[in-house]
Amino acid sequence: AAPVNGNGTYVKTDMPVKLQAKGNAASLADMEGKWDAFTFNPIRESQVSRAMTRRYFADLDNYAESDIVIVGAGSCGLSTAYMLGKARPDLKIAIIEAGVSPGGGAWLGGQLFSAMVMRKPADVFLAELGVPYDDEGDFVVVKHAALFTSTLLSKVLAFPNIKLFNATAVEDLITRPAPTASDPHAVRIAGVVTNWTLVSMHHDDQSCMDPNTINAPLVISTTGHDGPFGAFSVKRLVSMQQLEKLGGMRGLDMRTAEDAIVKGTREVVPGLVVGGMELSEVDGANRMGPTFGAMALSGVKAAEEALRVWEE
Ligand code: AHZ
Repeated sequence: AAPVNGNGTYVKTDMPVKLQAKGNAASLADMEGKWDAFTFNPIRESQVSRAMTRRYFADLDNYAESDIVIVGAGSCGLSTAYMLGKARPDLKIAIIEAGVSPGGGAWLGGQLFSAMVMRKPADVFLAELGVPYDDEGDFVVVKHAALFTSTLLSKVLAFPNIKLFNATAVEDLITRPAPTASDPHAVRIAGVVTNWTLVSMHHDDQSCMDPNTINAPLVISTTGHDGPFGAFSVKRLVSMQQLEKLGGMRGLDMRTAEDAIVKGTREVVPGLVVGGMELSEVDGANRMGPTFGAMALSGVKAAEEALRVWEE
C-alpha cells in the first residue's frame, strides 16, 4: 500500500521502486520468534529528511493564513483547541507553543506530585475526553496529570485541521488600525509574529534574525501567568498601548480564583481572546494553585467566545 500522511490521505513517495522490498509484516505476530532474520525496510537519509521537511514547510505555507491561532499549548490552550477542532472541522487552526514539549504546567498535578485535581463541574470535560478519575464528592482526581495531558494532546493532534508548531515562540502580534469614537489609536489583532524559540532566546547575542508571520483574524492567547515566557500577549497589549495596565496576578485563593478565570475568559481587545492564567494578569485575579478545572473550562469558554467573534 502507498504510505499515508498525517491526515490519512495517500501521498506519493520518492522512494525508488528498487529499494522497496522485503521486511513487510502484516502484524506484530508475524515477527514473533523470527528476530534472527529480522530486517527493517531500506531507507536513505535524504528520504527521512525530505519526509519531515517537505511536510513542515508545506504546513508553514498552508498555515501562513490561518483562521485561528492559539498561542500556548498548556492545559487551557489545548482544551480550547480540542473544543474548536471538534466543533469546526472547516477552520484552519494553528497552535504556537514556545516549548519543545506541549502541555505547559499540566504534566504534574502540583509540586512534583502526579495526581491532578479538578473541581466539579470540570469532570464533564474529563468524561468528554474519556479520562478516568476518582470521584471525591465536590472534586475529582485523575491518577496522573500526564494521563489528562497526553489524552488531550493526542486528540488535538489527530484533528486534520489543527497544526501544532512547537519549539516556536510568538514574538509579537500583528495589528491593523481599528479606530473607535473613544480611541483613534485602537487596533485589532490580525495574527502573530513567530520565531523558533532557540532563535528568540538569542536575540541578544546573535545578529538580527528576523521572524516569520501568521495572518489570522482571531488569536487566542493562553500563555500562562507572568514568567520568562508567560503572559506574553497581554504584556504586549500594554506596551502597544491597547491596555492601560495589567491588574497583576494576586495571591492564591482556590475558592475564588477558578470562577474568576472561567467567567473572565473573553475577547480582551478586538481579535484577541485571552484564557487560562494569562487572564489573571489582566484582571488582577487570584491564582488557584494545583487545581485544573478552571483551565479546562476556560478553554471551553475561550472556544465559545472565539466562535462567537468569528461568526460576528
Ligand atoms: O511554553 C508556554 C506554556 O506551554 C507557552 N507560551 C508562553 N509564552 C509563549 C509565547 N509563544 C508561544 N510567547 C508560549 N508559547 O504557553 C503555555 C502556557 O501554559 P501554562 O500551563 O503555563 O498556562 P495555562 O494557563 O494553560 O495553565 C496554568 C496552570 C496553572 S498556573 C497555577 C498557579 O500558578 O496557581 N495554577 C494552574 C492550574
